[in-house]
Amino acid sequence: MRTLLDQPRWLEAYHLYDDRGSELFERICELPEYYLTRTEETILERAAGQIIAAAPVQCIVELGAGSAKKTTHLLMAQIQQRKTGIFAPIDVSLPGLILSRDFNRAHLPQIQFHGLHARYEDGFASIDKTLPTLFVFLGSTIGNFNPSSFVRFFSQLSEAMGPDDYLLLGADRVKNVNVLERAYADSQGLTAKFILNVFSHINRLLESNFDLAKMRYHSWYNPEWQQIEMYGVSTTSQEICFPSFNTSLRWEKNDRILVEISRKFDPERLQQQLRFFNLNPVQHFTDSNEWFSLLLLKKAGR
Ligand code: AVJ
Repeated sequence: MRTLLDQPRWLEAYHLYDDRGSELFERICELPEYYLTRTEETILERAAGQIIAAAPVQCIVELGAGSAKKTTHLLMAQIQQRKTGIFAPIDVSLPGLILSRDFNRAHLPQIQFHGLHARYEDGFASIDKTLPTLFVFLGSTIGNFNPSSFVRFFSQLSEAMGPDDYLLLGADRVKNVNVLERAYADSQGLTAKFILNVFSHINRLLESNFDLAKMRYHSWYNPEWQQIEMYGVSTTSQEICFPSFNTSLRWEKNDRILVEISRKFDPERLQQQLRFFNLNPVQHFTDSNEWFSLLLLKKAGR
């Protein structure tokens, strides 16, 4: 469990997605500075037919789906090419799953919907290995993994995949630092609200007393680690109490808590790395700026 006693202090990214956080994230996706969602959707819109043609599946499992708007392109291609299919989104946020279910009912009746309200790591356990499946992991959510959680995630995912299964992976790419930094320090301050909101969520979970008025948001691109780092920084020396654990910690002025990382990737290198998890490259799609990559991979057959 996260104790906040490491140096630097850090939190797990999934705590960002309480109802308020999920809503803020949806709004971030519409920001002019936040190119990721738009760019990925443009690629997906163009490539959906090719992806579905290359991956002869009956089921699409989406990890961390949110409201799964982008996936509609894949589901429509699936209906066009195979008439039917199953869509199984997995997400920790219920409102997004409900939106996605209602959208499916109304617009994609040929698709059977099986939503799963869970962390995707837990969702793997309930996946039917007998159906040929396309796993979909979009939005560069892999950027949240540190090197050890990256390895754990891909080991578990690859283990959960059958020999006829595919993975579609969205990855944000290394690029100009200013473009990167602007995407995580928007002029409306929505990203700051999103990151600091994690402390309200933690307060509800742990009955702690983080005060959002006594902290500020800071982010920067760490070129050595090729990642955006997003912090809550204390603006004063304060005592944070955790009554349910009968303990407290001193959060000193200017001391930082790492709330989220967003790693940036070199697609060729990522493809090479994924071979170690028995995931072999099939196709690579990108945009005209080469800002974002969609990788289609296949589980190595036995
Ligand atoms: C959902 C993890 C892909 O890293 O770009 C956006 C989250 N955090 N702005 C990202 C996020 C701040 C986002 N991911």
